[in-house]
Amino acid sequence: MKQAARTKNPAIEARLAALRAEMRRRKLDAVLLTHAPDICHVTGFGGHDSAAIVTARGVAVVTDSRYTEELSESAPQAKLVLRKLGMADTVAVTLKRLNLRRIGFEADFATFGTIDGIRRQGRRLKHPLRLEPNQGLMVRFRAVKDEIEIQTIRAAVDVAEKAFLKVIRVVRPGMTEGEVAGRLILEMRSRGATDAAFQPIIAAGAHSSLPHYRPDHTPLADNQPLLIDWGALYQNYRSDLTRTVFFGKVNRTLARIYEVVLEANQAAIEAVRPGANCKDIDAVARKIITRAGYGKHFGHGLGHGIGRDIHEEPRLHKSRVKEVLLPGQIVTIEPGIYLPGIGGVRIEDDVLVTPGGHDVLSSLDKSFQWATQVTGG
Ligand SMILES: [Mn+2]
Repeated sequence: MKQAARTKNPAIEARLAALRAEMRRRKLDAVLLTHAPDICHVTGFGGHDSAAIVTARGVAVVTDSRYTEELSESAPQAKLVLRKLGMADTVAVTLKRLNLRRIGFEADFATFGTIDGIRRQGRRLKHPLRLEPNQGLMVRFRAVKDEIEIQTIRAAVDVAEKAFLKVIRVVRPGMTEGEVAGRLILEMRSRGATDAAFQPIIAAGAHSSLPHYRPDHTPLADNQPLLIDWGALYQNYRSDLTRTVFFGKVNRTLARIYEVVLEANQAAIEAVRPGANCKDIDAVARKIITRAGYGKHFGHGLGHGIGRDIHEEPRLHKSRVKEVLLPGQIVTIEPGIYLPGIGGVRIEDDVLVTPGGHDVLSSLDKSFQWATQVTGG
């Protein structure tokens, strides 16, 4: 593949080298990437509706006129393939032109429509193609963060925490869930975030028992919990945090489950280190919650990797029996107890696996006393 004058970015070169080693191992001529975070990871280009074809020697990015200027600035080393036809047609024509036959794609992200379209166009062009679904190719590379990525995620955590502290002081009964969400997004963006990492979960009162609740116009009320799960998207990387706070008096059950969840959060964080089994870390938290009598009210896994996507590898889950943590991975630790009709508590921190153990990237307080005093109401 013809290369433009290269401006080498060492981080991107290292990622490409790792991907190419894997391509050789799998005997692939090329890897087709269609998931925007994957493309950005190996090119620096952050546009959407695009595809990247990584070969042994170069990278071609298939995109349209909306993104050509951005591509030349953010990924000067990539070759532009201007898409005038449909994506599948342009990719097939490019594969034929470069005489690439055995192509791997990321099965969890490429759509059936795109892959099927490339196959059919390949037949029409009389270019025999073998499109092979790969699982955990980019996903596995992206799980271990390099130094630049770690610094960026630290910044994404910092922006989210500063925004939270600004907002929580003025949050009081009468304000709606939606207004809290909007204020958090405003404060994160004012501090350099491109957006929220995901739509913040602001769950007032009994809504807090719904782990992935979507905020509406419900006003916050006195003597109730408020669960806030939020994060910042900062320079293409995401943070993910949860705190549960209280207005006025705290009912005895909620106070009790707060202490249990906090204990589970702290014990699981202590268990994070290289070589630790993902299932075992989940079990550390689950045992504490189960022993307190709330095992069936902790339905989700303990945590997940974060990075360019909000949910990445590895997963801290009972199904991950053979998987162990590696230095450079960043995971959430987010135990919760959810009591329908009463409310829920979740406490979530972001934790870096270091060669010697772990480093908790989040630094917000989480003591029960803090949780009952931090709001403005
Ligand atoms: Mn999370």
